[in-house]
Amino acid sequence: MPSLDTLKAKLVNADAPRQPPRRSLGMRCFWDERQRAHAPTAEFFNGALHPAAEHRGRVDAILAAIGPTEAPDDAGEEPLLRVHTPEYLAFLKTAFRDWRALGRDGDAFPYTFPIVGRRPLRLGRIDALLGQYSLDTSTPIGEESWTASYWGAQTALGGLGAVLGGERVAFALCRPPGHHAGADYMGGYSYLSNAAIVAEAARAAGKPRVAILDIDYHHGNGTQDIFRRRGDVLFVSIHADPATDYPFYWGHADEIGEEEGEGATLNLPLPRGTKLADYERALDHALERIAAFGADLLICSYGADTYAHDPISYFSIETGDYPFLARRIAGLGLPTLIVMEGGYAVDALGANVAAFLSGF
Ligand code: OKP
Ligand code: ZN
Repeated sequence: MPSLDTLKAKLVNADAPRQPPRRSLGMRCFWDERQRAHAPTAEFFNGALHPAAEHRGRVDAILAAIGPTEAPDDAGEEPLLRVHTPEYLAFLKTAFRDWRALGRDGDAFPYTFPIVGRRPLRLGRIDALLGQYSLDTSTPIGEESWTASYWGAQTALGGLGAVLGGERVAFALCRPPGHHAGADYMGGYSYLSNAAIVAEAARAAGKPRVAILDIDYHHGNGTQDIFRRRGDVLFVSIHADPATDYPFYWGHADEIGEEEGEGATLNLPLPRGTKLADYERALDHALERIAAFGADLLICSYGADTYAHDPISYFSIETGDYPFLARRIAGLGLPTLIVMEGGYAVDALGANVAAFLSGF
């Protein structure tokens, strides 16, 4: 592993930047075109295939609303390997080729999962690997899924570089999202855990205490899993009650972290239909915990699927509420990186993201 200074220099891009920093809505915004190529056609739930909710139209909508963005540098795989296992990354890179090699059409989907008697069998069959590394049937692998996810992670690292370089806040337009991906599994449209990758990179670059605030509608099970035994990274999430909503098996209020990490996880599940007033109460609780933790840096996993008219989510937050919520978060006064997660109401997505960023 390169030394701390090398990593920081890489992220901050101390050499003369190729592009001058551009600001949109008052902050530097990062995006890489290669994220667009990921093109899942369908996802499987409730007994049927449905058109993929996580499609490239989402980023078109966001880009149109926020204006100019910067492309990230390539920080390589090392920051990914601080979070994910080498075996999982190798699987992501080759899965589609292995799928095609068996003469299969379309995207690679799992269908058998090692729920009972998990043990390291070292199977090579793509179907076994897809089940081993998947949490659900909503996260297919296509030809460009690895490349898009890789550049999504680099986009997050680009945003982190801006914040480490002195920006008070920056936005990373990551696609596909990341917060459902664990150290060695994909799920919930997520392949690489962008928030965890930047949290680890921040620590390696000399920010010892990192707080993650996840305000996507869905619980960020992957991010939580990665840090659940860690006391140096605080994970706080406000999300739909997993008794009614995906991902069901994570995000309950009694999950508070384990071992060294006990007390460094805070889950604030809210019922479907939650409106601004109750959401705001949960946010205040979350912000109090973050302030008490004494973080050097805040990573905000932002999902615009808390929006009242999101097609797969059921909170009642309106576009005009986002600047208000964002201002509360900005009130922490911490250097902040905003990482894009979900948000599927494409007609309103640009306005919702712009509204949120404008609150900073
Ligand atoms: C990803 B992110 C629809 C089932 C969808 C997957 C949801 C993934 C959400 N009823 N299952 O957190 O926005
Ligand atoms: Zn979500």
